[in-house]
Amino acid sequence: MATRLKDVTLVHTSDVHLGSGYHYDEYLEKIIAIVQSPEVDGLLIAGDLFDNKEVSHKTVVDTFEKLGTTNKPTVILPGNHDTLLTHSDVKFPAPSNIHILLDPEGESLLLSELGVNVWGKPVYNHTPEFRPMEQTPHQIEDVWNIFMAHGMVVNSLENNLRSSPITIEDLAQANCDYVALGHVHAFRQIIAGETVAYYSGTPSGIYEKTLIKLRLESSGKVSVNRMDL
Ligand SMILES: [Mn+2]
Repeated sequence: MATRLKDVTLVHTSDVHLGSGYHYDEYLEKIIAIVQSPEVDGLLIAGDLFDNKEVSHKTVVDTFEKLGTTNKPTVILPGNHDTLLTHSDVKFPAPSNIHILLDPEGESLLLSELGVNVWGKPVYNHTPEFRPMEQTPHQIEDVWNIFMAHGMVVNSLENNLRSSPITIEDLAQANCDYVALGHVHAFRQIIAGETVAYYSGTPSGIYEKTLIKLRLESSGKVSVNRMDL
């Protein structure tokens, strides 16, 4: 029943590339300031939060600590650059509001305080064979269903050379209220049937800096607002 849905506002970002060092790291503070504003309920990071496996452990711990200060549910889906989350033996301490989707088969997380169910399949092998949205779960009733995916949207898999491809059909078949995409460093809407899917663009770097404020209304309405940093 649509009437059981809650009013929720989420920030969707991706491709922060912390630790790459070039006009990137300052933007973590900007994201956190936006998430701290009273109308925002939580944060989705759709991959490539960190730039590479050589990023210092201190950077990771400091980043998690800073994200912890918001006290708002924060879901991290590892992208192809987040190998220190997916391919490291180190278990980084993270505050209780931070959730990292690490199951290679895909993982669902119910944020019951928000009435939001989040699903995502992290990138372990960034190859043309890995398909972030090949098999997506069924919707859970009475909550918002959000899928996260880090990869490249392609029209078809025929002659595809792109790694982590997400086909338009994968998106169109997804049974959810919103797909939070990452990997492409530009704000972009993807038209795929009835599915609402967007790349947030990157909040950092030297080109256009964007993120998305996603408003989910108890009426069932979903609105996507681009924010320029
Ligand atoms: Mn990427």
